[in-house]
Amino acid sequence: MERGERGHVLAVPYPSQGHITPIHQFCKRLVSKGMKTSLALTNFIHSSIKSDPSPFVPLETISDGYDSGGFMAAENIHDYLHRLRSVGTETLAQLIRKHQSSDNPITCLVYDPFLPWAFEVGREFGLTVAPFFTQSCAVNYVYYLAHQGKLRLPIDGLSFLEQQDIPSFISVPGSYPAYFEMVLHQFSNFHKADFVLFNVFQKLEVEETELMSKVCPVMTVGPTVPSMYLDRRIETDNNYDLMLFDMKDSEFCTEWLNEKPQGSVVYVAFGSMADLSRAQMEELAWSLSNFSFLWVVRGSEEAKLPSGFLQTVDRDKSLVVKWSPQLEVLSNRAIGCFVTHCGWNSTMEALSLGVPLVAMPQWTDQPTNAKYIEDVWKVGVRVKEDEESGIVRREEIEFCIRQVMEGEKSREVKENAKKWRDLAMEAVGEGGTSDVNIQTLVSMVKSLKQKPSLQAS
Ligand code: UDP
Ligand code: 7WV
Repeated sequence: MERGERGHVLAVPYPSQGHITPIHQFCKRLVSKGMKTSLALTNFIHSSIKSDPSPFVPLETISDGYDSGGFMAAENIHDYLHRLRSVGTETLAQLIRKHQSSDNPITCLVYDPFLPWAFEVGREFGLTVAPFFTQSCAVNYVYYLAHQGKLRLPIDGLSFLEQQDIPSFISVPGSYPAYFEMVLHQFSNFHKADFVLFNVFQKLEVEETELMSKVCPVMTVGPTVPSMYLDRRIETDNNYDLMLFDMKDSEFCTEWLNEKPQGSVVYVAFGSMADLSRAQMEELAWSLSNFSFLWVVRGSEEAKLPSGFLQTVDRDKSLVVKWSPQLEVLSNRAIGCFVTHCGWNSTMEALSLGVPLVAMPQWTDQPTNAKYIEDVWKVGVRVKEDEESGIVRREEIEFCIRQVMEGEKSREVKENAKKWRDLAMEAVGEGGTSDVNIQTLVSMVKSLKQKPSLQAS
């Protein structure tokens, strides 16, 4: 990677895997264009990293006030977010101040809009400030309207979104009030930012980016899938080298997949946070037993597997692991479909690697992503819940998997998946929309003079 000339970007993600990964990947893209870039993690996250981080993106630390336990050490979500804000504000300011005396002080703050207080810190120091949205433009437009008190269905321009498709914090009133407040607060100051970055690409969300552009200066910079899986221009960017989960028991996934026929394996994973009910785990388990599968069941979820299930899993046919090298898995030719919770990263990874989906959304932005997967991008099908219990029955899961693996529908979703992969490669490739936007950002940050500030003087 080239050496930085002038300017220094500090990026601050919300402390969860699904936010750290895309922002870290974005940092790598900035570095590849000669921009000095550092990544600030909380002390707890920093001490939890299970893999070698990229040598090209120096790590810095701030504090969420829970240095030894992180989120799990907090009493509740509200308390966590409250302390994250107060201790985060203070320690982020300290970090920026520490760098002021170096020969390349921080000039631009890229912050996760889940942390709108970071904007205020950046401004106090006279930095160029840009939120980096790690969720889709559609989701953020819905939250924006809700923040403005203007959300009514049908939404102008997005009239296909129905109640069950909008983010769960809105469609299930009263669920997770602290997170609901957090996602709305993203829009409390974003219009004052210098740039507004989105981990999407222009052709994926043409109307959505247009709607958003009417309210802020949108810059699409995604997908943040490693370069070696897409444009292949950055040789060192061949993996997500900042994982909070141990991969010790799953390094053999690729070896195992290499023995399997093309398109024969169902990959099942629900990201880093989803928490399925015992009843749902049971339905899923027995539906999968009809297939050859690779299922990620995190350590914290294991106890919910039906008793005796693991003993029935024949290692020649199927595998259960605690965490997987998901990019390697999705890009393996043996994978026939991906049963996903529709987290934004998992969704973008599947689109980028051309893998058909069975959408099984759980909460937050996932229902919206599931709607787009099925009806807008047409790269998969969404399971239907049993109306009474809210559980997705085993027959329904099996039916959906067969739809995308076999028959008429499968041809359509596979063709579309390939099309989106081509468009993702185009977006991040030389001269693509995301590539140009990243280059523009770098050029502007390099040429910007630091704004006058009280604390910097
Ligand atoms: N992931 C992984 N191995 C797994 C499960 C997930 O590497 O076994 C990665 C996945 O590739 C994605 C991230 O974890 O980059 C999960 O992010 P997503 O937005 O899909 O879901 P979240 O965890 O935020 O709910
Ligand atoms: C972490 C914590 C809370 C939320 C998310 C991640 C997300 O949906 O991205 Br609401």
